[in-house]
Parts: sequence; structure tokens; C-alpha cells
Amino acid sequence: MSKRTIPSTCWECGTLCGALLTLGEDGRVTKVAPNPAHPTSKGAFCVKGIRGLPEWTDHPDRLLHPIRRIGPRGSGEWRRISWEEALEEVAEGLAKVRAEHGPLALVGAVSGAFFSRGAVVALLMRSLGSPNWMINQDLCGGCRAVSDRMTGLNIGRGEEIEAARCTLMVGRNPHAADPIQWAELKRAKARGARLVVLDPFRTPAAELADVWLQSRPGTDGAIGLALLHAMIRDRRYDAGFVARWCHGFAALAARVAPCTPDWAAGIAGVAAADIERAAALYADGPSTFVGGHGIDAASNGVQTYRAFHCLVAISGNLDRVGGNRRVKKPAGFRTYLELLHDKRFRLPEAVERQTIGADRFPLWAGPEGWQTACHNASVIEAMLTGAPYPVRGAYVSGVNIAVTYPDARRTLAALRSLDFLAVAAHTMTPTAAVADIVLPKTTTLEEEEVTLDPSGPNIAYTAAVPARGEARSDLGIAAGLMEKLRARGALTAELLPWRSQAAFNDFLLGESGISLEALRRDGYAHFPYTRGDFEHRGFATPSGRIELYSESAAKHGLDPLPGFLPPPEASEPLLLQTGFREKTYHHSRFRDQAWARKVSPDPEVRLHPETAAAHGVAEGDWVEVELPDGPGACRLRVTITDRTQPGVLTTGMGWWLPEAPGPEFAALEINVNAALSYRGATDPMSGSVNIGALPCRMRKVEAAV
Ligand SMILES: Nc1nc2c(c(=O)[nH]1)N[C@H]1C(S)=C(S)[C@@H](COP(=O)(O)OP(=O)(O)OC[C@H]3O[C@@H](n4cnc5c(=O)[nH]c(N)nc54)[C@H](O)[C@@H]3O)O[C@H]1N2
Ligand SMILES: Nc1nc2c(c(=O)[nH]1)N[C@H]1C(S)=C(S)[C@@H](COP(=O)(O)OP(=O)(O)OC[C@H]3O[C@@H](n4cnc5c(=O)[nH]c(N)nc54)[C@H](O)[C@@H]3O)O[C@H]1N2
Ligand code: SF4
Ligand SMILES: [Mo]
Repeated sequence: MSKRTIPSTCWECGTLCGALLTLGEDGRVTKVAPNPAHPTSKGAFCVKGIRGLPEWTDHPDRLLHPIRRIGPRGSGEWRRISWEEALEEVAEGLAKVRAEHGPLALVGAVSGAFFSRGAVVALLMRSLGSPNWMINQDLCGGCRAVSDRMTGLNIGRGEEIEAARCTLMVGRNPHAADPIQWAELKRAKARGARLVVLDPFRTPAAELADVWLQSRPGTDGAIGLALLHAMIRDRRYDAGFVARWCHGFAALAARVAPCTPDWAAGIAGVAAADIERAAALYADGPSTFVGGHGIDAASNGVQTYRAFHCLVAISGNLDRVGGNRRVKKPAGFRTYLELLHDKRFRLPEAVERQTIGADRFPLWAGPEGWQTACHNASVIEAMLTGAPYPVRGAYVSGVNIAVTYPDARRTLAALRSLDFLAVAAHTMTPTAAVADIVLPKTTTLEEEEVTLDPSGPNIAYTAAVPARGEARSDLGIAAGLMEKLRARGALTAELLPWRSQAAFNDFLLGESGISLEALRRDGYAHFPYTRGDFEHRGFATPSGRIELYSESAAKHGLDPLPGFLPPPEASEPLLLQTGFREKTYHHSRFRDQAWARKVSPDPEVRLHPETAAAHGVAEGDWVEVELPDGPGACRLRVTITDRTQPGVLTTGMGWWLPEAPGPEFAALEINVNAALSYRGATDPMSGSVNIGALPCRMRKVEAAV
């Protein structure tokens, strides 16, 4: 085969940048580059896609064959086995738990559901008779998704920054997290558009802003309510749109009547005049709201998002050019979310009602929940305590939960307590290290994917090259397991009928008229869409309108209106913020790459000069951080910067050291999740816990690990 270049889409993260892959004579990828002709990314790209992904794929330590543990759990003693043996043993392990404890004792775990593996793992578990699968959205975009669904907006990634007169950006750092959005923001500013940023940290976006509100962590809900107050007080909302499409406006107006900018300013530590300026800029639309992870994954996350989502609704910026576009898709195309909710692929409702967490968080978990998945913190409890019922076996794919879930010690104890654990991974992570069997997974360069990219909107296509070693995709692994489980009589239903990724992709493309051949040729597909489709369809809520007053919340005894839930009480003078993104890393990935470790060698904690001085710490010192009633401490390295607020510690996440001794690989030392808890204050709607705005203590220590 001669050298050639093919169009693709990077799916190393959900940004979905258009890519060009150069293939060498042997068909392997020799170069990943941006595709300047891609209509959405227009050449935007990042180092994770260019460098992290290909180096990961060709890494000398990559797992290329199935392995079985031969020593005690976590001993690091493994033996290579064939795929035939591996599939037999995983099927046997799962079937045995199912026979002894029933199907509900089995659980799956995956990372984001943007791509096929979330649906594949969910349908594999359902085929076994278990509705239980974990996905880390409670720590990611779950609060905004629950609010989006409750209100009926369905705005996903449809921020029209390029056409907006004003962008309102809350808890979002596109400079690090999203090169496409960052390029859009800079282009918008260059043509004179306005920008309002709410962020405790002076990000590059904050530096571009016309109004930057340096809110206290966890207080944005109050600012959101004050923006609603100002818009209603000044009669700058879209009265025609509200009258026709919004449910509960009078109740909302009554709720926000006391929420003046003065009130919010006192809570959030900003000037009331700046909230007024922000309200005036947003009201002078079209305006688009961009919410990020900084206000998600919190015990008040859904309520915070609802305030901003109600702002989008009453300002009439929905589906308007330069506003927030609703999710569009080609007619006949199937999204993963639709697949998860499709009756043909479901278990009986009585079984789904038993999904772990569905009783406490019905808008999150189980049949009425957003993704039908479990409440993860409750699953960890079930593994350890047997309540509400025992969970004894797990299949974990493409997620490093020992590092990325709060309370790493407890997650590891839960995994170690299982009767059977299989993990599909690329490298030996702290999660894989405690498994009974580890299966080698393909990387995103080796998986042909078709997915809806709502930000285009496009159908995104990712090309695949042959996998290294014996690595298999999630569908490949699951299809093999289905066969072995069927032979054992261990299937409750046949809910994963596809035998190849191509067959699955064809199913997703459905009757859309978009062919795999066209996607392979172009790397994406455009499709026509119309704005304002609610004119003939209404909204997917009980009232058929946008619910400012949520009937589904009311039905479950939850607050039907947006409101401000204060973050946990400040029992300590310092507040910890986690998850600040770095360009070099994607969560826990790439810690085994020399270039990345050279650029970002340490788990940084950013302190304001006043905080550093008050605690007697200097640049480069190591500190130990812990929560007052938390599970343990975590070691971080000090960077001093006035970008952060006095009293606030800003750190990232995902740290472990592949070269440190296993099975933890330092995940209990420099991983911030060793200090966080999965049992603290919980969002009443999404079940999310706080990963920021956490009162904490800090003390200087001598060395790192
Ligand atoms: N390079 C890189 N890019 C990534 C990722 C990665 O790991 N690395 N991860 C991807 C994923 S899965 C996600 S979810 C996204 C997340 O990316 P974003 O949505 O941008 O979220 P974060 O980076 O967590 O935080 C964004 C901003 O929120 C601010 N913030 C923190 N707490 C608060 C608060 O209480 N109020 C307000 N208003 N702001 C607050 C932080 O200071 C930060 O500037 O990034 C994606 N992109
Ligand atoms: N304290 C704290 N905890 C957090 C966060 C935080 O801000 N603070 N952020 C949360 C967020 S937003 C997220 S999304 C999660 C991330 O949590 P994870 O999904 O666990 O994080 P990753 O390190 O991206 O992925 C873990 C492993 O899954 C595989 N993998 C993951 N994604 C892919 C993929 O797209 N393709 C392939 N082939 N393999 C993949 C890799 O083997 C990788 O080692 O962490 C959450 N945890
Ligand atoms: S932002 Fe980086 S990792 Fe994410 S899709 Fe784009 S190039 Fe890939
Ligand atoms: Mo995320």
C-alpha cells in the first residue's frame, strides 16, 4: 500500500475536530493533522490529538494481548492468554455471578456516552438481564443534561458564538478544553461581539471579556437568578415567545422577584453593577449561553443550570441565529441516547426500576432517567455493603475509575471486593491492575465511529486503521462475549444484535440517506435542518412547552423552579477547585508520555500570592490538601498566580504515575480524588457530588511521592 492521506474526525475528546490521517506504506498512521477544510473546526486542533493519540497507539507499554492474573488481586502477576480463553473466562465469571446472585449483581462501567462504547456496554449488561451500568456523567456534563431535559430546551452543543452579538460564558475554559470554541470566541471578539464571563479564575476567556464576574466558587446560581430578575424587572424578555412557548412564567417571576443583583452580589462576591452590566449585554441579543464543567458536577449543579437555561428560554434566544440552537439530526439517523431509550432495546420496566439509584434520583437513573444509567456513588456503596442489593461482578471498559471517581481508596476497595472483575484498557492503569482479566482495547485511531456532532451540526466520521496486536473494539469484545454467554444460557435477552462495527454504524445511519461510503470519502456529512421545529412538534415535556416550572420535578417532590442552593458551608477558610484542564492531558491519559510529562511534570495547585504568603509556602513547594471530613490527603505542587482568587486552591485531576509501584501507581498520593468524597452533599436531581467549592486544609510537606 502506498502512502496516502484520509479525512477523519478526532474523537479523543468530544470536541470532534476534523482530522487528516497520513497512512504509511504498512497502513499505520504516521501523522495526525488538522483538516483546514472541515466546516466546523476549520483547522482548529490540539496536541492531544496530534501527539497524545498516536503515541498512545504505538506506545511500547500498550497492552496488546489478553492477560489473566495468576497471583493475588493487584499483585502484578499476569499470564498472557488467548482471546478464546479470555472470552470463555470473562463469560464464565459473569455467568457465575449471575447464577449465584442474580443478573442485578452485574454492573458495567464506561467513560462518556458520546460514542458507541457507552451504548454497547449498556446493551451487553441489559442482555445479561441487568439494567446497571455506570457512566461518569455525574462528574461531567450530567447536571446540565438533566436541566436541559427537564426544561425541554434540548440545546446540547448548539452555541452560535460566531453569529451572536453577546456570548455569556459560565464555568468554561475553552482555551484549554476546546480549540474550536476558543477560535470561534476570538473571531467573534475580533468582529466586535460582546463577551460576559463568570469564572473564579482569570482564564484567557476572562481576559477577552467585556464583563468578567469573578464569582466565588459554587455561587453562580445566585447570579443566574439575578440575571433573570433584571430581565423580567426591565421587561427585556421576549414576551411573545414566553406567552406562546413557556410554562410557568408567573411562578418564575415570583421566585426571582427577591433575587436582586444586590442580593446575588453579596453571595457571589462581585459588584452588583457588574451583574447589571452583564444583564444589559445579554439582553441586547441575539445572545448565546455557553455553560461549562465549572458549574456542573456540583451538589447545586442542576439548579444552577436551570437558572441559565430559563434565561435562554425567556430571552427567546432558542433556535434563533446567534442564540442556542436545538440539537438537530438528519431524519432517520439514530443517536446513542435514542438507542438507550428505544423500547426494542430495553428490559421490562419493573426490572429497570431496580437500577441502582433510580429510587433516589429518578430524573437521573433508571427508566425515566436521562441516560438510563446508575447512580455511580450508590453502586460503589452496593459493592461494599450489599445494599440495596449485592453487586458482585463488573465489566469496566475505557474508563479509569480508580483515578477519576472521588474517593479513590474506596473505589479500589469496592473493585477489590468483587467476585469477578474484567477491565478493557490500553495500558495497565490503577483500575486494570486490580482486575481478574484485562482485555486489550483499540485506541480511537483504530475504531471506525459514526456519531452526531450537534455543534456542527454534522454527522462525524472517524476512520480506523488495523488494530495493533490483538486489540479489539468494545463492540468486538461484546459480540464475542454475547456468543459465549449464549452458549452458557446466561442471556436474558438478545439486545446487542450487531456483529461488526460496520453493521452497528449502518444501523445508526438508518434511513438518513447518509452512507458509510460517503463518510469514508469526506470524513463528515452535512445535513439540512430547520430552526424552530417546535412550531409543529412542541417540546418533550409533560406540558409540551418549555418548563420554567418543571412538572416532572414537581411529580417527584423536587423543587419545580430554579433556585439557589448554597454550596457546602465553609467550615475551613480555604476552598478547593478540582478538574482545571491542562492542554497536555486528557483526564488520566498520557501520563506515560515523555513530552507531556516534560510540559506538565507535576500535579499543580495554583495559589494566589496572598494565600501562599499566609500559609508560608513558595513556588515549587509540595503541599498536602485534605477535606475536613474527607477520606485522606493528596499531595500537590504549588504554583503562585494572581489569576486565582485569594483563599481558593485551583488544581486539575487525573494524576497517577505509570512508573510508580503498582497496583496503585501513586493514585492514592497525587490524585486529587484520593482526597475527595463520593458521600458528601448531593444534588437532589442528578445525584452529583461536589468536585469544587470544597472547604479544605493545606499544609506544606517535604517531598512528593
Ligand atoms: N486539554 C483537555 N481538554 C479537555 C479535557 C481534558 O481533560 N483536557 N476534558 C474534556 C472534558 S470530558 C470536559 S467535561 C471538558 C471540561 O471543560 P470546561 O467545560 O471548560 O470545564 P473546566 O475546565 O472543568 O472548568 C472551566 C472553568 O470553570 C471554572 N470554574 C470552576 N469552578 C467554578 C464555579 O464555581 N463557577 C464558575 N463560574 N466557574 C468555575 C474554572 O476556573 C475553569 O476556568 O473539557 C474537555 N476538554
Ligand atoms: N475530582 C475530579 N474528578 C473528575 C473530574 C474533575 O474535574 N475533578 N472530571 C470528571 C470528568 S468531566 C470526566 S469526563 C471523567 C473522565 O474519567 P475517565 O473517562 O475515567 O478518564 P480518562 O482518563 O479520559 O479515561 C480513562 C481510560 O479510558 C480509556 N478511554 C477513555 N476515553 C477513551 C476514548 O475516548 N477512547 C478510547 N479508546 N479509550 C478511552 C483509556 O484507557 C483511559 O486510560 O473524570 C471525572 N472526574
Ligand atoms: S480538542 Fe484535541 S483531542 Fe479533542 S477532538 Fe480536538 S484534536 Fe482531538
Ligand atoms: Mo467530562
